[in-house]
Amino acid sequence: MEYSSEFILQQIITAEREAATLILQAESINAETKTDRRNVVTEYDRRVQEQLTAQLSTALPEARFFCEENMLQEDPNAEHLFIIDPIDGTMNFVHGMHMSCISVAYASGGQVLAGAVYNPYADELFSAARGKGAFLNGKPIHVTDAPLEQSIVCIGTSPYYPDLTDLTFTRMRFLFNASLDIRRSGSAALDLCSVAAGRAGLYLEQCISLWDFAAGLLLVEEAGGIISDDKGSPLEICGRNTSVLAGGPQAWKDYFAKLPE
Ligand code: LIP
Repeated sequence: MEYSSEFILQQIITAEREAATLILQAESINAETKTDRRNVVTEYDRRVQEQLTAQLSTALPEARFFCEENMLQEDPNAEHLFIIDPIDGTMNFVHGMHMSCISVAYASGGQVLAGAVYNPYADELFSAARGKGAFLNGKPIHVTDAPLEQSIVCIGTSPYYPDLTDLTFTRMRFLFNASLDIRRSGSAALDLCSVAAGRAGLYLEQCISLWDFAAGLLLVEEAGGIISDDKGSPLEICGRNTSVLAGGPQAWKDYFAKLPE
């Protein structure tokens, strides 16, 4: 069955806003370790994901899911696929830092067609349908066309991958010197929203998962930005982890022009 991207986007937005009450009302949050002390999950990650998948399955019965929790990772090339990070910025959530969001994208045949990222603490909902522009709480947003030297840069530290720490901090030093300043929010999805809204000129992280970036990818593209891996190659909706570099056109080009050999 065919669905318009606008219909699907509205289902995502409704589901995110309803599930966000679980985050805002959370009490006594207990972190459980997944792969190591930095990669944690809470009952709220699971409950938000369960609520989102149930609600979106009702709207699109044939939908498949690729999610961060509970090993619910179906075919990334499915005709109807929801890609879900129920709480992006889980470590912030555990520590009460109020920099977390719900990120949901819809893809068909490996192309993202709709996506929304909701930060319930700020009541900021970023949304996009392919070819229809990007919005923050219903108002159009656009990336900045500032050069890198006049931009704030968001950096992710890929804390689950310590073998990338040296490279991460080498790039961080380069970007600190090449830009106005750097920021580390703890949420890849919110960093991509900052780029889409023109708040940050660039975002770089060496290794994140599909659910971290799928919605942000569309937001950046629909806001007039460029998103790739850190070598400039297009990102694939394939389920493999990847580096991500996203920015306004000038800052994105400046990255490669100024990057030391
Ligand atoms: C997090 C990302 C963050 C990255 C962390 C983690 P989670 O997502 O948003 O940018 O540095 O390693 O992947 O695990 O909180 O959903």
